[in-house]
Amino acid sequence: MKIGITCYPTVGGSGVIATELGKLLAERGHIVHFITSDMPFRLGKFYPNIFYHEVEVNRYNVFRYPPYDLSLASRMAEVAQTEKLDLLHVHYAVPHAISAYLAKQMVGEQLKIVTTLHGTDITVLGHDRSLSDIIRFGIENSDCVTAVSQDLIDETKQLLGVDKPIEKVYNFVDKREFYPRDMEEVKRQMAPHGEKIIIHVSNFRPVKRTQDVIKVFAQVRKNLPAKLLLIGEGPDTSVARQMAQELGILKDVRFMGKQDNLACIYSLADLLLLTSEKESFGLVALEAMACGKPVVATLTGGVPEVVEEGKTGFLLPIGDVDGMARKIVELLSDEEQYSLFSARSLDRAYYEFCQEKIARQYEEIYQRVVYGQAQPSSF
Ligand code: GMT
Repeated sequence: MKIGITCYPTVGGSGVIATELGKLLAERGHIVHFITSDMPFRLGKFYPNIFYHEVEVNRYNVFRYPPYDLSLASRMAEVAQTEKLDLLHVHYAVPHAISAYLAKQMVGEQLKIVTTLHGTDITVLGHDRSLSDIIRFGIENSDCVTAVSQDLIDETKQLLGVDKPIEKVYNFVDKREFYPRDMEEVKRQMAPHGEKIIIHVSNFRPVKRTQDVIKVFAQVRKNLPAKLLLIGEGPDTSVARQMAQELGILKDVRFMGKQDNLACIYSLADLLLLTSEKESFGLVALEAMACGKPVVATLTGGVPEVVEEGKTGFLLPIGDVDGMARKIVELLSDEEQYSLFSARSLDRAYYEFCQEKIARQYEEIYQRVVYGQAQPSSF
């Protein structure tokens, strides 16, 4: 099939999933055209059947706000026509689903639209009255809509009053990349006295409640020698640093900034801490699990669909700093329980969320929207 993919290419889990999916589809024989404002950041190696079409925005000085949505729609229509695309798969509802709708109007009904909802496009933007109607319009005018968790489906239906069926297609992890690596040597350098290493990976936006990460770690450290690795960067990075300083724990906190080689970093840690206010899925939890690391997280959004309470991690109410710290200490102090959690995390990531399973799910959806039904043979 010839598939156009649009996403936010440089930030966040939605861009990661869209890019990784494009790579998988290319490996499975499809022709993939990324239509994005920048080169997708996880594209990595060269694929002969992946093409990149940059969206250029006209910055004419009459425009107070350059019309990205229109430039995107126009580029989508152009690529769809010249490359004879079967469908556009857009990640994140705004503006991508709306631009895809415009492109379809320009090209004709044969161009199908699959929209994947990732979270904040609904849970944050869906609350904005200036956007909610057009988000609903984008959803209703897609040929198929998917969301990354049941929780996000329920919230979309409730918040926007959407009747259209929304299919659940979870995030996935590529087990050829995310698997436990031998990082003992580096671990010894970072934690020379055998301290436990807790890791937090995020974009440090307020929704991640990064201050809670620091508070939880401060509690843990009272009971257990430990180090905290913070991966990523964002508006709350400096707030977190200041809090670590105030709590007198800065020497045990490493601010690593944005990092590429996440599988190695997860592998040298003992546990992932995720304190988000909202998380439609929690891709970082899945990536950590695929490296054999249990997760202590907040009970929010789609996280319980990923992390099984009491089996692969623990889920606590949002803001329950003491509870999260208690569970971390409990898990990291009990070797037998820790090994069990680690093994179960690995199994769950591989069997429930592996790349082949999710790629097949998307392929079935593409077949249905393009041919009207799933085809028995591969394309
Ligand atoms: O988590 C973020 O802030 C980035 C955000 C995005 O839009 O890229 O991630 C969302 O999509 C990911 C991929 O589907 C999910 O795993 C994240 O849970 C989701 N983030 C939120 O819901 C806050």
